[in-house]
Amino acid sequence: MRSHHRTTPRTARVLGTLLLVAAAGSVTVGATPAAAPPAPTPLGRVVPAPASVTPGAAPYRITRSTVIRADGSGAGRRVAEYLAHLLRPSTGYRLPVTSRGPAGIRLVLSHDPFGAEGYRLHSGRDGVTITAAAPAGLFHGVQTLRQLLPAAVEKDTVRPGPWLVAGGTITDRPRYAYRGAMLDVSRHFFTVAQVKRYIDQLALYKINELHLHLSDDQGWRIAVDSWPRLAAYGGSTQVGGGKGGFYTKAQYREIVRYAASRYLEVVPEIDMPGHTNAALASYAGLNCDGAAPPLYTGTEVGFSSLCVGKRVTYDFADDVIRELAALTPGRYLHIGGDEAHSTSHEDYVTFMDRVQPIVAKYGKTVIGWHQLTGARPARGALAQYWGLDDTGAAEKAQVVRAAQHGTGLILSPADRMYLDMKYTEDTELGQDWAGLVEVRRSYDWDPGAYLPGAPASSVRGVEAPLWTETVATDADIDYMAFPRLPGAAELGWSPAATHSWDAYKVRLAAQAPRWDALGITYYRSPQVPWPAP
Ligand code: TNX
Repeated sequence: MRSHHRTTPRTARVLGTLLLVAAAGSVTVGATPAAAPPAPTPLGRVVPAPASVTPGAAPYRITRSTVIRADGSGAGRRVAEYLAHLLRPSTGYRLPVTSRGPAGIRLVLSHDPFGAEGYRLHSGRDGVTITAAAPAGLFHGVQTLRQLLPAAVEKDTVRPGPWLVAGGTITDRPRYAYRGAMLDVSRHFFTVAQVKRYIDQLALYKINELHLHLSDDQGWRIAVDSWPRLAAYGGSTQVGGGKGGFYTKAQYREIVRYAASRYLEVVPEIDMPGHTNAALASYAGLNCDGAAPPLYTGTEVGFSSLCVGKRVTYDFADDVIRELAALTPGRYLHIGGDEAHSTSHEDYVTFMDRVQPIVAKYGKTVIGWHQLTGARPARGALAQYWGLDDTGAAEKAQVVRAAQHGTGLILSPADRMYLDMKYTEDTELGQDWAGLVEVRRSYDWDPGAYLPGAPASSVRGVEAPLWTETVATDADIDYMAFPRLPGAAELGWSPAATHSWDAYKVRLAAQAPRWDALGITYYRSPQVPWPAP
């Protein structure tokens, strides 16, 4: 089943490169005993694993006279400023950013074929050069550069160094264009500052899509001018009865802007026709019987539905989608569609037939949870698969059939990618309806082989959702996302040929000092050979 463990001539080339790194004492590929692997060198510990790594002899040393150069004044320059901001607090150096003259760190936009997000990083005695065809590639290259430096570079106070960037050349590009993480801000509300903190964690691992679950039974989290009670009343509580909250349009734009500055696209979700109690509670007229239910602060699912037969339902959907599309520079608008257990199948199909064209009317592409494939997915729509390894054959076949007819797939299998699943029975936070998901289980699968029969081109990527019924604080987010999130990022970014649990767990372990420096509290899985704390 795990075809990615087989060595074919094509994979042998990349493995050869990795073995070269292994010879330099950094990466081990293939099955090795769990005991005490050698600590990887910086070039061999990058997560997600780069497409190709060639160690070089001499490192580059960042000093107080290092200059960062980016040509021009546009996006490349802003990536250079971002890098300088990362490096200044811990190095204590000035690290001026210039557009001409000699420089130790150079960001270069070129016409070389690195793709929309790829880059080449070369590091040697004379300096570091990151070359890319687009600013996103420079940004991802900067994330790699970060990981080539000692973990203490992440601290926000001056440290002694030395600040050596390991010598060598990395040539890199993503396996999938869609590498997502979802944050459920409905079950528990998270402030703009908390979302930004998560964005920074995602960026470190080259995730490029932030899916925000903005509405559910327990809370409506985005201001809608034409339906003001959605946020003002529907957003006034959360799971457990806390005070909830919502984003004003200005705050939401700030999230979108910040995400864009980290090369993440925001995918807003309004979950419909189920998961709508907060909306139904806010406007009695949306209910078939004209009576508004009370706000809901429990964690049951599947009990609410918009009234498919009422005209006002589509006025509501049109207004909400129009206002949300206007806040969204990104391509996608997610309309949910999961667990509509209180909507008949016929009504579900009717609803999706009427609402998907509204998304298109406002210039966006539909994403829906994979139940959408039981209706008629619009042309170009993406379905987000959240079944399990052992989801029934009929349900998987429905998804595969849709993929064969052009529906793109985002893979979020719940017993692999759900960051809200407990690691073990003893995990205090989280749920276990999809099973227990330890670090190895979450990493060790192949998105390309997951749904046999789905055309390779239909798989647009992976996404790790973090549902928040049990998650309420930054520390809670950290604990559930780390260390599983970097594995999800690697599944989305790294070539299948680099996939190896035995090698990955060593690289993952080497991330821990960086998380410590960043103040990220993580789960110390016994499956991972962590350094002593
Ligand atoms: C299922 S996954 C849900 C969510 C819950 C989650 C908890 C999906 C599309 N629906 O409503 O929050 O399980 O794990």
